[in-house]
Amino acid sequence: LPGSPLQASNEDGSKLPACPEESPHILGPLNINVSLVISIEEVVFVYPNVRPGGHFNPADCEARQRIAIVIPFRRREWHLSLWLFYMHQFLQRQQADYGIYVIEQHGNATFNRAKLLNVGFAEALKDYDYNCFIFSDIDIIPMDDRNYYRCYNNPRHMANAVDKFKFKLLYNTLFGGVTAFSKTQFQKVNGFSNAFWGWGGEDDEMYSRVVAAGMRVERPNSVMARSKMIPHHRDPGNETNKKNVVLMQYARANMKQDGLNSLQYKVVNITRHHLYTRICVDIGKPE
Ligand code: UDH
Repeated sequence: LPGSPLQASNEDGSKLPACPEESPHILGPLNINVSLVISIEEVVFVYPNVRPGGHFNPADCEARQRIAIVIPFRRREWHLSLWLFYMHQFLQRQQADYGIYVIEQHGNATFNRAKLLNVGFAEALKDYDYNCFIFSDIDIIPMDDRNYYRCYNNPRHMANAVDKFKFKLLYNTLFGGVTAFSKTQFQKVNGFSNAFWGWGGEDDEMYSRVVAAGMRVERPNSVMARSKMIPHHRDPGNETNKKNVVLMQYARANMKQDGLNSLQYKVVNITRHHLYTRICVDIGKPE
Protein backbone atom coordinates (compact mmCIF):
# COMPACT_ATOMS: atom_id res chain seq x y z
CA LEU A 1 0.00 0.00 0.00
CA PRO A 2 1.53 3.38 -0.93
CA GLY A 3 2.04 5.54 2.10
CA SER A 4 1.38 2.94 4.73
CA PRO A 5 3.62 3.58 7.73
CA LEU A 6 6.81 1.63 8.14
CA GLN A 7 7.26 -0.68 11.07
CA ALA A 8 9.40 1.15 13.57
CA SER A 9 12.58 -0.86 14.03
CA ASN A 10 16.33 -0.47 14.23
CA GLU A 11 18.47 -1.17 11.18
CA ASP A 12 19.26 -4.65 12.54
CA GLY A 13 15.51 -5.35 12.77
CA SER A 14 15.26 -5.11 16.56
CA LYS A 15 12.38 -3.11 17.99
CA LEU A 16 12.77 0.55 18.84
CA PRO A 17 12.11 1.71 22.41
CA ALA A 18 8.66 3.12 23.13
CA CYS A 19 8.48 6.90 22.73
CA PRO A 20 8.43 8.73 26.07
CA GLU A 21 5.07 9.88 27.48
CA GLU A 22 6.17 13.48 26.87
CA SER A 23 8.10 14.32 23.75
CA PRO A 24 11.52 15.99 24.14
CA HIS A 25 10.74 18.18 21.10
CA ILE A 26 7.85 20.14 22.63
CA LEU A 27 8.11 23.94 22.43
CA GLY A 28 5.02 25.05 24.38
CA PRO A 29 3.27 28.22 23.12
CA LEU A 30 3.57 28.65 19.35
CA ASN A 31 3.46 31.61 17.06
CA ILE A 32 0.74 30.93 14.50
CA ASN A 33 0.13 33.39 11.68
CA VAL A 34 -3.21 32.67 10.05
CA SER A 35 -2.62 35.38 7.43
CA LEU A 36 0.36 33.51 6.05
CA VAL A 37 -0.08 32.78 2.36
CA ILE A 38 1.65 29.56 1.43
CA SER A 39 1.06 27.28 -1.54
CA ILE A 40 0.75 23.53 -1.23
CA GLU A 41 3.92 23.15 -3.35
CA GLU A 42 5.86 25.22 -0.83
CA VAL A 43 4.53 23.10 2.02
CA VAL A 44 5.60 19.90 0.23
CA PHE A 45 9.10 21.33 0.06
CA VAL A 46 9.15 21.80 3.85
CA TYR A 47 8.39 18.12 4.57
CA PRO A 48 10.59 15.67 2.68
CA ASN A 49 10.21 13.31 5.67
CA VAL A 50 6.46 12.68 5.18
CA ARG A 51 5.55 9.53 3.25
CA PRO A 52 2.98 9.59 0.41
CA GLY A 53 -0.56 9.89 1.70
CA GLY A 54 0.59 12.09 4.59
CA HIS A 55 2.03 9.42 6.86
CA PHE A 56 4.77 9.83 9.41
CA ASN A 57 6.20 7.98 12.35
CA PRO A 58 9.17 8.93 14.53
CA ALA A 59 12.44 7.37 13.39
CA ASP A 60 13.97 6.81 16.81
CA CYS A 61 11.14 5.41 18.91
CA GLU A 62 7.88 3.52 18.60
CA ALA A 63 4.87 5.77 19.11
CA ARG A 64 2.34 4.68 21.69
CA GLN A 65 -0.70 5.29 19.47
CA ARG A 66 -1.53 5.05 15.77
CA ILE A 67 -3.41 8.24 14.98
CA ALA A 68 -5.65 9.09 12.04
CA ILE A 69 -6.39 12.79 11.67
CA VAL A 70 -9.73 13.12 9.87
CA ILE A 71 -10.83 16.43 8.30
CA PRO A 72 -14.26 17.22 6.80
CA PHE A 73 -13.69 19.18 3.63
CA ARG A 74 -15.08 21.01 0.63
CA ARG A 75 -13.51 23.94 -1.21
CA ARG A 76 -11.14 25.22 1.45
CA GLU A 77 -7.86 24.76 -0.44
CA TRP A 78 -6.09 27.77 1.09
CA HIS A 79 -7.00 26.63 4.59
CA LEU A 80 -5.66 23.19 3.76
CA SER A 81 -2.17 24.45 2.79
CA LEU A 82 -1.92 26.51 5.94
CA TRP A 83 -3.24 23.70 8.15
CA LEU A 84 -0.77 21.22 6.66
CA PHE A 85 2.11 23.66 7.04
CA TYR A 86 1.51 24.06 10.77
CA MET A 87 0.18 20.61 11.62
CA HIS A 88 2.86 18.33 10.24
CA GLN A 89 5.48 20.04 12.40
CA PHE A 90 3.12 20.05 15.39
CA LEU A 91 2.40 16.31 15.14
CA GLN A 92 6.02 15.42 14.46
CA ARG A 93 7.20 17.33 17.51
CA GLN A 94 4.68 15.30 19.50
CA GLN A 95 6.35 12.12 18.15
CA ALA A 96 3.09 10.92 16.67
CA ASP A 97 2.65 7.98 14.32
CA TYR A 98 -0.04 9.55 12.14
CA GLY A 99 -1.83 9.71 8.81
CA ILE A 100 -3.86 12.65 7.51
CA TYR A 101 -7.23 12.05 5.82
CA VAL A 102 -9.08 14.86 4.07
CA ILE A 103 -12.63 13.70 3.42
CA GLU A 104 -14.05 15.79 0.62
CA GLN A 105 -17.77 15.94 -0.02
CA HIS A 106 -18.45 15.45 -3.73
CA GLY A 107 -20.97 17.72 -5.48
CA ASN A 108 -22.98 20.69 -4.29
CA ALA A 109 -25.54 19.11 -1.98
CA THR A 110 -25.85 20.47 1.56
CA PHE A 111 -22.68 19.83 3.58
CA ASN A 112 -22.69 17.07 6.19
CA ARG A 113 -19.67 17.36 8.47
CA ALA A 114 -20.56 14.46 10.76
CA LYS A 115 -21.17 11.96 8.00
CA LEU A 116 -17.83 12.87 6.41
CA LEU A 117 -16.12 12.17 9.74
CA ASN A 118 -17.77 8.73 9.91
CA VAL A 119 -16.49 8.04 6.38
CA GLY A 120 -13.00 9.09 7.45
CA PHE A 121 -13.08 6.64 10.35
CA ALA A 122 -14.18 3.76 8.11
CA GLU A 123 -11.77 4.55 5.27
CA ALA A 124 -8.69 5.20 7.43
CA LEU A 125 -9.11 1.77 9.04
CA LYS A 126 -8.75 0.20 5.60
CA ASP A 127 -5.21 1.66 5.43
CA TYR A 128 -3.71 0.88 8.79
CA ASP A 129 -4.57 -0.38 12.25
CA TYR A 130 -5.31 3.08 13.68
CA ASN A 131 -6.39 3.09 17.30
CA CYS A 132 -6.92 6.83 17.77
CA PHE A 133 -8.94 9.32 15.70
CA ILE A 134 -8.63 13.08 15.81
CA PHE A 135 -11.54 14.79 14.06
CA SER A 136 -10.43 18.28 13.13
CA ASP A 137 -11.96 21.17 11.26
CA ILE A 138 -9.61 22.54 8.62
CA ASP A 139 -9.66 26.04 10.10
CA ILE A 140 -8.38 25.31 13.61
CA ILE A 141 -4.69 25.44 14.41
CA PRO A 142 -3.48 24.76 17.96
CA MET A 143 -1.25 27.42 19.52
CA ASP A 144 0.52 25.17 22.02
CA ASP A 145 2.07 21.78 21.33
CA ARG A 146 1.60 20.64 24.93
CA ASN A 147 -1.97 20.02 23.71
CA TYR A 148 -1.14 16.46 22.62
CA TYR A 149 -3.30 15.38 19.69
CA ARG A 150 -3.82 11.84 20.94
CA CYS A 151 -6.39 9.72 22.70
CA TYR A 152 -7.15 9.60 26.40
CA ASN A 153 -9.32 7.65 28.83
CA ASN A 154 -12.41 9.49 27.63
CA PRO A 155 -13.31 11.30 24.40
CA ARG A 156 -11.54 14.64 24.46
CA HIS A 157 -12.46 18.12 23.26
CA MET A 158 -9.22 19.73 22.10
CA ALA A 159 -10.31 23.16 20.89
CA ASN A 160 -11.91 24.60 24.00
CA ALA A 161 -10.03 27.92 23.90
CA VAL A 162 -10.34 29.42 20.42
CA ASP A 163 -9.19 32.98 19.69
CA LYS A 164 -12.43 33.78 17.84
CA PHE A 165 -14.33 33.26 21.13
CA LYS A 166 -11.74 35.16 23.20
CA PHE A 167 -10.28 31.81 24.32
CA LYS A 168 -13.44 31.05 26.33
CA LEU A 169 -15.52 27.90 26.31
CA LEU A 170 -18.83 29.21 24.93
CA TYR A 171 -20.93 26.68 26.83
CA ASN A 172 -20.21 23.66 29.02
CA THR A 173 -21.24 20.98 26.57
CA LEU A 174 -19.38 22.47 23.58
CA PHE A 175 -17.77 19.65 21.61
CA GLY A 176 -16.93 21.17 18.22
CA GLY A 177 -13.83 21.99 16.23
CA VAL A 178 -11.35 19.29 17.26
CA THR A 179 -12.17 16.09 19.16
CA ALA A 180 -10.26 12.88 19.93
CA PHE A 181 -11.72 9.38 20.23
CA SER A 182 -9.99 6.06 20.61
CA LYS A 183 -11.27 3.50 18.13
CA THR A 184 -13.17 1.77 20.94
CA GLN A 185 -14.71 5.00 22.24
CA PHE A 186 -15.93 5.93 18.76
CA GLN A 187 -17.43 2.48 18.21
CA LYS A 188 -19.11 2.65 21.60
CA VAL A 189 -21.15 5.71 20.49
CA ASN A 190 -21.73 4.24 17.00
CA GLY A 191 -19.85 7.22 15.52
CA PHE A 192 -21.66 10.44 14.64
CA SER A 193 -25.24 10.68 13.48
CA ASN A 194 -25.46 10.73 9.67
CA ALA A 195 -28.60 12.87 9.74
CA PHE A 196 -27.18 16.37 10.35
CA TRP A 197 -27.22 18.24 7.03
CA GLY A 198 -26.09 21.87 7.06
CA TRP A 199 -24.55 23.78 9.91
CA GLY A 200 -25.08 23.04 13.58
CA GLY A 201 -26.01 20.43 16.16
CA GLU A 202 -23.96 17.36 15.16
CA ASP A 203 -21.28 18.17 17.73
CA ASP A 204 -23.81 18.71 20.53
CA GLU A 205 -25.53 15.47 19.57
CA MET A 206 -22.18 13.70 19.85
CA TYR A 207 -21.69 15.14 23.33
CA SER A 208 -25.00 13.51 24.32
CA ARG A 209 -23.93 10.19 22.77
CA VAL A 210 -20.74 10.22 24.84
CA VAL A 211 -22.71 10.77 28.05
CA ALA A 212 -25.37 8.21 27.05
CA ALA A 213 -22.60 5.65 26.53
CA GLY A 214 -21.38 6.20 30.10
CA MET A 215 -18.29 8.24 29.22
CA ARG A 216 -17.48 11.88 29.82
CA VAL A 217 -15.81 14.61 27.78
CA GLU A 218 -12.27 15.57 28.84
CA ARG A 219 -10.47 18.78 27.99
CA PRO A 220 -6.91 20.05 28.22
CA ASN A 221 -6.49 23.11 30.45
CA SER A 222 -7.46 26.38 28.84
CA VAL A 223 -3.85 27.56 28.44
CA MET A 224 -2.68 24.52 26.50
CA ALA A 225 -5.93 24.37 24.52
CA ARG A 226 -5.47 27.80 22.97
CA SER A 227 -6.13 27.56 19.23
CA LYS A 228 -6.52 29.91 16.30
CA MET A 229 -9.38 29.82 13.85
CA ILE A 230 -8.61 30.93 10.30
CA PRO A 231 -11.20 33.68 9.69
CA HIS A 232 -13.71 32.86 6.97
CA HIS A 233 -17.25 33.52 5.81
CA ARG A 234 -20.02 30.97 5.96
CA ASP A 235 -19.70 28.56 3.04
CA PRO A 236 -22.48 28.26 0.50
CA GLY A 237 -24.21 24.91 1.02
CA ASN A 238 -23.63 24.89 4.77
CA GLU A 239 -26.44 27.12 6.00
CA THR A 240 -27.80 26.75 9.52
CA ASN A 241 -30.37 23.96 9.62
CA LYS A 242 -33.16 24.46 12.15
CA LYS A 243 -34.15 20.80 11.95
CA ASN A 244 -30.84 19.94 13.58
CA VAL A 245 -31.92 21.65 16.79
CA VAL A 246 -34.78 19.16 17.12
CA LEU A 247 -32.72 16.17 16.03
CA MET A 248 -30.07 16.97 18.61
CA GLN A 249 -32.44 16.06 21.43
CA TYR A 250 -32.81 12.43 20.33
CA ALA A 251 -29.19 11.31 20.63
CA ARG A 252 -29.91 8.61 23.18
CA ALA A 253 -32.80 7.17 21.15
CA ASN A 254 -31.09 7.40 17.77
CA MET A 255 -27.55 6.35 18.52
CA LYS A 256 -28.20 2.63 18.24
CA GLN A 257 -29.48 2.78 14.67
CA ASP A 258 -28.00 6.00 13.24
CA GLY A 259 -24.23 6.12 12.91
CA LEU A 260 -21.40 3.82 11.84
CA ASN A 261 -23.80 0.89 11.52
CA SER A 262 -26.07 2.73 9.06
CA LEU A 263 -23.34 4.59 7.14
CA GLN A 264 -23.71 4.53 3.35
CA TYR A 265 -21.50 6.32 0.84
CA LYS A 266 -19.65 5.88 -2.40
CA VAL A 267 -15.98 6.68 -2.76
CA VAL A 268 -15.51 8.77 -5.92
CA ASN A 269 -11.71 8.68 -5.81
CA ILE A 270 -8.73 8.48 -3.48
CA THR A 271 -5.63 10.61 -4.05
CA ARG A 272 -2.40 9.89 -2.19
CA HIS A 273 -0.95 13.36 -2.05
CA HIS A 274 2.52 13.79 -0.57
CA LEU A 275 1.12 15.53 2.51
CA TYR A 276 -2.28 13.85 2.95
CA THR A 277 -4.76 11.35 1.60
CA ARG A 278 -7.77 12.93 -0.09
CA ILE A 279 -10.91 10.83 -0.27
CA CYS A 280 -13.62 12.34 -2.42
CA VAL A 281 -16.93 10.83 -1.44
CA ASP A 282 -20.56 10.88 -2.49
CA ILE A 283 -22.58 10.95 0.73
CA GLY A 284 -25.95 11.65 -0.91
CA LYS A 285 -28.24 14.49 0.09
CA PRO A 286 -30.86 15.25 2.72
CA GLU A 287 -34.06 13.18 2.36
N1 UDH B 1 -16.17 22.69 5.74
C1 UDH B 1 -15.59 22.73 4.48
N2 UDH B 1 -16.28 23.28 3.46
C2 UDH B 1 -17.52 23.80 3.60
C3 UDH B 1 -18.11 23.76 4.88
C4 UDH B 1 -17.40 23.24 5.94
O1 UDH B 1 -14.45 22.27 4.29
O2 UDH B 1 -18.09 24.27 2.61
C5 UDH B 1 -15.48 21.97 6.84
C6 UDH B 1 -14.19 22.64 7.29
O3 UDH B 1 -13.30 21.67 7.77
C7 UDH B 1 -14.72 23.52 8.40
C8 UDH B 1 -15.72 22.58 9.06
O4 UDH B 1 -16.30 21.89 7.98
O5 UDH B 1 -13.68 23.93 9.25
C9 UDH B 1 -16.77 23.27 9.90
O6 UDH B 1 -17.50 24.23 9.14
P1 UDH B 1 -17.47 25.80 9.44
O7 UDH B 1 -16.05 26.26 9.50
O8 UDH B 1 -18.34 26.49 8.46
O9 UDH B 1 -18.10 25.91 10.87
P2 UDH B 1 -17.75 27.02 11.91
O10 UDH B 1 -18.67 26.79 13.05
O11 UDH B 1 -18.13 28.41 11.17
O12 UDH B 1 -16.30 27.07 12.15
C10 UDH B 1 -19.45 28.74 10.96
C11 UDH B 1 -19.59 29.90 9.97
C12 UDH B 1 -18.89 31.12 10.48
C13 UDH B 1 -19.29 32.35 9.73
C14 UDH B 1 -18.54 33.50 10.32
C15 UDH B 1 -18.83 34.79 9.67
N3 UDH B 1 -18.00 35.80 10.26
